[in-house]
Amino acid sequence: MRIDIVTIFPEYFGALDVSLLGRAREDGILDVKVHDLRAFTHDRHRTVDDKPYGGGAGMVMKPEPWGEALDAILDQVAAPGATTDADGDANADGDIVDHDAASVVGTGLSAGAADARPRHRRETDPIVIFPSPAGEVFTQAMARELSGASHIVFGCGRYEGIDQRVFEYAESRASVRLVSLGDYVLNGGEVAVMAMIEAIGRLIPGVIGNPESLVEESHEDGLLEYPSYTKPAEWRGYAVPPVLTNGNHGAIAVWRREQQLERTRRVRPDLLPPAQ
Ligand code: 6GU
Repeated sequence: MRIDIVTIFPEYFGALDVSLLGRAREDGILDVKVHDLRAFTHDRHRTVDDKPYGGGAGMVMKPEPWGEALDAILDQVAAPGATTDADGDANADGDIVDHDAASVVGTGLSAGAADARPRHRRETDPIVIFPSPAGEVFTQAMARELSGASHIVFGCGRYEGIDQRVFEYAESRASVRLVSLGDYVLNGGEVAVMAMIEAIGRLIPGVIGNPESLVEESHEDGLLEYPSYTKPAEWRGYAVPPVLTNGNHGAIAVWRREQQLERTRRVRPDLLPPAQ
C-alpha cells in the first residue's frame, strides 16, 4: 500500500519508522511518503493560512498550497510507470519528500478548471482522507475496508480547518472521505492520521507476523476482548482464574466469551444489540 501524508508538521510522523510499521516499510509492504505543505507555497513566509471570509476567530488553511500538493501526489501516481518521488530522484532524500526542488513547482501537469469535475472511480483509485472532527467516525470496519486500498492520501488540517473548495477539488480527482477519531477535539489531524495508519497498517497481510492474533481482539467480533494472563499463576496475592490453568479448552472458550459479554455490557453497552 502506498500512503502519502500532507502536513505542516512532518516531524510528527517520525514514529512511523519504528515497530511493526517500520518493519513493514523496510519490507516494502508499506510505502509511506510525508510531504511538507509549506513546500507548495511561493511566498517568503511560506504562508499556509489566512483570515476567514465572513469573519470569526482563528485562521483557515489557504487552498492554493493544498491544490498544488494534491496535484503533485495524484499526477505522479496517475502517470503510468511513475515510480520516483515528485522530485524525480527515486526518493534518495529519504521518505520526507523534498518538494522544494524547482522541478515540482508549476509543472503544468495539474488539472485545470475543465478537469475539475467528478469522474468514474476504479478500485485502484486513490482515496483521499481528511481527518476532521466533522467527519464520519473511524471504526475497525473502516480500518479493515481501507486496508484493502492500494493508495491513501491523508491531508492533515490545522487551525480552524481547510478552505472548503479544497474538498470539492479533491473530489474531482479521487474518492474523498472526512474521518473523525471520535467526539473530542485535537489541534490538528496529525495524531489522528498516526492512529488511522496504525489501525489500517496492521491489517495489511504480512505486517503482523501471526495473523491469528488479529482475530481474537477487541472490536473484530463486535465485542471487547477477554482478559489475558501469563505466568506466574499467583502474583502479589492475585491468582489466575483456575479455568485457564486446567487445560479444558471448551470451558476456556465459554469463560472467555462470558468475559467478553460481561465487559462489553459493563463499559460499552452501545456495542450490544438492543435487548429483546
Ligand atoms: Cl480526525 N481531527 C481533529 N482535529 N480533531 C479530532 C479528530 C480529527 N477526531 C477527533 N477529534
